Amino acid sequence: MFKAKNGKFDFILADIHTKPDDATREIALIPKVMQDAVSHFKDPDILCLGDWNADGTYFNEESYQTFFPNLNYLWIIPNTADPTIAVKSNTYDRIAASISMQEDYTGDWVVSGSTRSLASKLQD
Ligand SMILES: [Ca+2]
Ligand SMILES: [Ca+2]
Repeated sequence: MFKAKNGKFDFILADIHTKPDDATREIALIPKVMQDAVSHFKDPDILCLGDWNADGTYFNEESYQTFFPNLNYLWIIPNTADPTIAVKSNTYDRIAASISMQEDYTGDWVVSGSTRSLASKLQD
């Protein structure tokens, strides 16, 4: 559970690393994990992040809305992001949050060390 020192902002923070060969099956279950944590901690705000292997041969990133529909979730790292240092641009690392966090989300994201992402942020 994360709580800001000042103010009332608090949320559940979860970190998940999927097994590459099981990534699609495990990603499909992440919303259930998030819902279970919301019930357990009695807070609607949850942010889940990690290396989900959510691209390339492990996961069809176009299918994310099947598991994380826009009405219920913020898909913060878009499919076009390149969070790896590899030559290929696969969006393995992700952040998803419950839609209840929308009022606290500026809409900005950046991959640290990624000049392309930083450049796009600075152009906005
Ligand atoms: Ca909260
Ligand atoms: Ca991608």
